[in-house]
Amino acid sequence: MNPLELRKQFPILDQEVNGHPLVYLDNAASSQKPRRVIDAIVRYYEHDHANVHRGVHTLASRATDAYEGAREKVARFLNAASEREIVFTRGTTSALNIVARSYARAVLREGDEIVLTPMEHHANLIPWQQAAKATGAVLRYIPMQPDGRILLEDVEATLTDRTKIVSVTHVSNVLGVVNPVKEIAALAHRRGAVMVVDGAQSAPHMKVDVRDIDCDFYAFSGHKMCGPTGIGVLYGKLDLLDRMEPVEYGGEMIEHVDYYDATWKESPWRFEGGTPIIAGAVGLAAAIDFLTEVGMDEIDRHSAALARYAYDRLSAIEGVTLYGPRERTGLVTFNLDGIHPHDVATVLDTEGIAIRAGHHCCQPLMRKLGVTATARASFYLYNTEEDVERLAAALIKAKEFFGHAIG
Ligand code: C6P
Repeated sequence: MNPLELRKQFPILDQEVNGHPLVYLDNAASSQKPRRVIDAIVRYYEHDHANVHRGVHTLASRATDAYEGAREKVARFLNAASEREIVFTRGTTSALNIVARSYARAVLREGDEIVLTPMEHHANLIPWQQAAKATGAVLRYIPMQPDGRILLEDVEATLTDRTKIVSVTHVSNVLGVVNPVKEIAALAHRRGAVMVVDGAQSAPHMKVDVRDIDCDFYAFSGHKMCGPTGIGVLYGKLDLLDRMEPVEYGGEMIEHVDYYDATWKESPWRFEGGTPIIAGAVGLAAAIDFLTEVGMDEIDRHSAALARYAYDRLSAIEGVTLYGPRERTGLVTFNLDGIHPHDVATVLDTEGIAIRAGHHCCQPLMRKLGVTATARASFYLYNTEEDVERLAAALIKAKEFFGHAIG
């Protein structure tokens, strides 16, 4: 895998920002798109677009084939048992909301427990808070080590016979830590609970095998893995999906309707009311082809190595505090002593370097780390050690700019 060669396939990366070649280090928020993904979407609109499932004309069947073909591709990408286990959604957020609204509200009773970690993104936290409020269930948190790791003995000690749902992020968007979701799933199942995995930050970087993990639900977003915005996936085991109520009602998702009642299609179509995100699915399929050709294992090695390289490089700069363990993937989250992360990000932008600053939709975790915000640099397959060097040099410049000693 050659990141510099891959970078050439991303038109947006070939530009200067504020007089410097762009270094894009905000991939955990959203990755850039290779030419072939952009082309696939354009080609679809130029040649094949129509509404799906309804029409008998040629374009309608081409669009339907493209949409349902994308579903098969996602099923293979995740090693799902069937394409009927793949629900297209707007992204991770809407996928997790489907589980929390449909599955959780049907099974939870007063006093039942939903178990999370302290590092969850708001998308894997607020839907559960709402489900708990609606049902009388309670939220419980697996303790986290000071460096952000989750220990299996702590998982085991947190789960009880009242635990009905365990929902954990596979990779933290703040700490970069990879959680042992397969082992946590086994512990959850031993208690009779279902295992939900927030895969927003893992699907872009590593081979995900939902049958090996043995999770019951897995959610991810297309836009973080070279695909377009507005498309994501909820994987669910078929026996669970088929027992779940839809969360949106309307066209497309019905089997039979009369004036006073209606019945639903089987999964996944019962969860895809209205005209679906057809071009988004086409773009996601092209992104999966691209990532698969590059090789998910290669991407995994690259993302982990680059994150560790950045961790070591930034650790060597005086006044930098890093969050999370050295063993990580995809990103580094940090602060510069005495400088607000928004100011750090602003100075870096003048150097053509794009990073994110803020609470990263993890306000409770920020409070646990004793900060209100952090800076974050996040990497993908087109980033290099040279990009990390540019980041380190710009951070030293930021320190100078704000009048601190050079580390
Ligand atoms: N995190 C970040 O900059 P959506 O917005 O639905 O595509 O993904 C939500 C989401 C869920 N879980 C995790 C672990 C995530 O990282 C994200 C998105 C972005 O960190 C935007 S806040």
